[in-house]
Amino acid sequence: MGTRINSFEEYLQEYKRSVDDPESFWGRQAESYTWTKKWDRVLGWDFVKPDVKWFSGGKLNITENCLDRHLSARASQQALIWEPNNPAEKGRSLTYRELYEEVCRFANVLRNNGAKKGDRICIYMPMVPELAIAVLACARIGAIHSVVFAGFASGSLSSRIDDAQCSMVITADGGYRGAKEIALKAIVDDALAKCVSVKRVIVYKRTGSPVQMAEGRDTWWHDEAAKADTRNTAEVMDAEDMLFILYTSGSTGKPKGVVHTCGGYMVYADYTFRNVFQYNEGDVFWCTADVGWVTGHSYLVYGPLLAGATTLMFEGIPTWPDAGRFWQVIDKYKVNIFYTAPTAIRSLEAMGPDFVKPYRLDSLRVLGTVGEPINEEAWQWYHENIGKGKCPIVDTWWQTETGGIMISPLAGITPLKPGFATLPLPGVQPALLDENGKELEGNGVEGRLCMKFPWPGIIRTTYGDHERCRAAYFDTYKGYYFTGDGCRRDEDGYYRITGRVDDVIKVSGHLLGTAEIENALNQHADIVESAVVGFPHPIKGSGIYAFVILEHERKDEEALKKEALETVNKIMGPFARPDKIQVVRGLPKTRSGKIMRRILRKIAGGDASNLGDTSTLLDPAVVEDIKAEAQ
Ligand code: 7RM
Repeated sequence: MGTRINSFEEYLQEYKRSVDDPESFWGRQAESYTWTKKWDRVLGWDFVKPDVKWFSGGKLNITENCLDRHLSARASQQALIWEPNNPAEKGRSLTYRELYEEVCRFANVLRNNGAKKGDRICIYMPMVPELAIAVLACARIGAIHSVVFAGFASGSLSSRIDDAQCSMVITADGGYRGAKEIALKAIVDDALAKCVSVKRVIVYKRTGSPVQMAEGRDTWWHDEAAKADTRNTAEVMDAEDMLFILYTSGSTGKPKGVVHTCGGYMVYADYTFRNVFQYNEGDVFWCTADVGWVTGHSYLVYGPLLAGATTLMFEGIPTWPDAGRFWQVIDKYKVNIFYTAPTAIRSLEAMGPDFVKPYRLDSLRVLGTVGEPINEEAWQWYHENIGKGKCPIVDTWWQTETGGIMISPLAGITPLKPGFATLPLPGVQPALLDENGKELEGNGVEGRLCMKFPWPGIIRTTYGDHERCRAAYFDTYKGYYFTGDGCRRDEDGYYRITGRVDDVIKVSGHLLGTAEIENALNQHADIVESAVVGFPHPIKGSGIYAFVILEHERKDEEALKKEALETVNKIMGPFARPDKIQVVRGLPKTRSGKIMRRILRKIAGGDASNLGDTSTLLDPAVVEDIKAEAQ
């Protein structure tokens, strides 16, 4: 296994080395893996096209590094522990040998069902071990997985399946989330009515609720698994072959299929996992993210398994049967490292101390957060009540597009400042740019966060549309990767992420494009136009505020709002439902017809006293009307 940084001095040294000579730095990190053939060249890059290649000429299979490589030393160590939604149900666990065998078996199932290298396979599953098995089995045969979070509704699912032209969907009959049961297979059936590329659907039985099986298309996981054995030869992949696609929201309505490749992603997920969390042999690591998001890909599945760790997967939600569920699971499995989102921390803090008190939490050594800025109050609560004042908190900043953590403390090594993601990891070269694209030198500056040099986990393309990748990330500031975030570098050189500077918002840690929500709202027969903005929300980070224009007046405005919520729910899923809907007669537009979102954001945030320069407004009276009825 790879080594790890052990002191702050060592971090500073490693950082300097990684900048002075990135190729030998990352070449050294890559040495510790099983390569079928070693790479010819560590790095080739061009941020204009963009074109980035890591370890080109290298051949490998990431699952041999997650599984086969560990069999000699840790075959009987637990690889994956699974805790079900309902605490009354028995959990499961798989050792490295068992996980290896199940992945091989399911890889054979995929091949038996016609899947091959390069095919795109959509995975739409609840949080059960078979989700991780499906992901790894795809990687084993060289099929490109596209995991879609099982909270997405059929509209979002079908557009993702269609965009990637998936030939197969792996799903389950249903899933549990707290007291709710979700009929996943029915959602897939609905989505597939519009997707002609899908030839096969493999269905894992989780709930046992009745489902419809389409003759010639659908087949049961257990029937297929019974026919497959556990010997499987991994497909040999080029380092730059695609490993997965993961859709993420952008400023336009259409989600982007972020593409990661085999070699660089592997090295980066593992390196960041070991160093940020300061993983020790034998630790139990729990990342609460769903595998449907990038955090679940990199720090529930790939990172921990590459490092030979024990990873915990939890099917349920933090507040069911009660708000002590996370803390109970930590005690039950003696979790050492716990990684969650600020929104979860805030919602559990709000439930009061009685839900924490019954638990010891003394196995914890490191705490982590991800997904949005963590406010100081939540940080302190987490530190005192969960970490008992003795666990460092790693506030990890990164993105779907970065593949792994970019700016973060190393646990117990980097001196902390609440609210700061602190310092870039070795290999990460941030730059803050002003609005004219000028790089801000020195400390005590604030600007747009960019990267001026590639790291192995960087996005390679957006699936099927390279131009979109270029335009979204490499065009705003020539020669830089642009993150979409604002950021401050303080007097000590510490980084504090201030939030998105574009039209995407973070709602309960989920990245949502406001245009995507607008498109969904506009599907309602009575809504002609809408504008969606975020507003500060004490628990969710960002709430969703929708301004809608109706075709004709509706006397029953409350009923209209309910229908609008249901429309979003049906197309996107429950997490995208607006918190507030305001019916308006017009939107604040410039003479050229552009909506002035800045004004709507101010009104939604309850701060309409000073709207700034409104001289370009076509009809200022519209703004007065909106202000008068703002919620
Ligand atoms: C991992 C993930 C990416 C966006 C990113 C930021 C925000 C993530 C932090 C954060 C402040 C953090 N991927 N973000 N981590 N903001 N502090 N520690 O969340 O693609 O879904 O979102 O999330 O705005 O650009 S993501």
